[in-house]
Amino acid sequence: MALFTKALARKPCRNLVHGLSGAGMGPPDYGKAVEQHDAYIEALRGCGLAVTVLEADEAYPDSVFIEDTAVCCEKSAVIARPGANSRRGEEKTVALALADLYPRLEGIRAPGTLEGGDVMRAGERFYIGLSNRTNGDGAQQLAAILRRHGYEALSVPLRQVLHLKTGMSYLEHNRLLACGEFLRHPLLSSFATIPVPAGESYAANSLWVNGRVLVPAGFPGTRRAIEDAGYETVLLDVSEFRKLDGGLSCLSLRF
Ligand code: CIR
Repeated sequence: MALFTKALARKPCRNLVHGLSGAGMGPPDYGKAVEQHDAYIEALRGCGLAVTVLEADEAYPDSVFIEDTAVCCEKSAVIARPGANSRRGEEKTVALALADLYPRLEGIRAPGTLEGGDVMRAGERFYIGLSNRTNGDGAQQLAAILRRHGYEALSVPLRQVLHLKTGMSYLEHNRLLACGEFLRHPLLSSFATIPVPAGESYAANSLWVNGRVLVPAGFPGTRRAIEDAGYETVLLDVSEFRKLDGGLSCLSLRF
């Protein structure tokens, strides 16, 4: 498996309190979000990544969730086209930043929509969730780009979660951390699945980074299951991002 060397993140903006949310947990606390974001960036650096942190973008309340704006791999960076109206445009400044890091950028075009949270890579294969944010056209455009670069691509229709990676995370070594509709899913049967314990589904969005797994604080059963599988874990409090349905993977692009 290839190790990551870089990451791109974006500071939370004050308008974060107006971000999209279906969680019903109230608005996030901006000050706490800033602290939690700083700790997250330090954790990525601790895993060996050179992290570029973009300035906050007040025009887009959800812009801290930078993962949704692009799909990065060795051979290409594909600029996404967010499905949420209030997020359409976030990708422009990300494209500018990625243009410094990649020789060439590609992109999803209308009427396609695609958000990076719907894209999970497992080795040379990409799983693309068909969600309320990523439509069939967007998924097909991304699949065509990835196939052209020699990767495999497969679509996975979602029923219960916001993004594909809201419900599962690939932990390398053929291991999939999963909950809900992704347990016993026919398209995912070749993985060794680590089920997320009942009541801890938020922790299904954990993040493998160069051999360690970042796990949200407050989900001890999931942490134990990941450690029992042989991983070192790094606990991070992301309570303020959870209030906006965001998890650990959403806060960066890693490549
Ligand atoms: C949204 O609804 O778009 C944000 N409040 C949360 C985005 C989370 N991103 C992700 O799962 N990749």
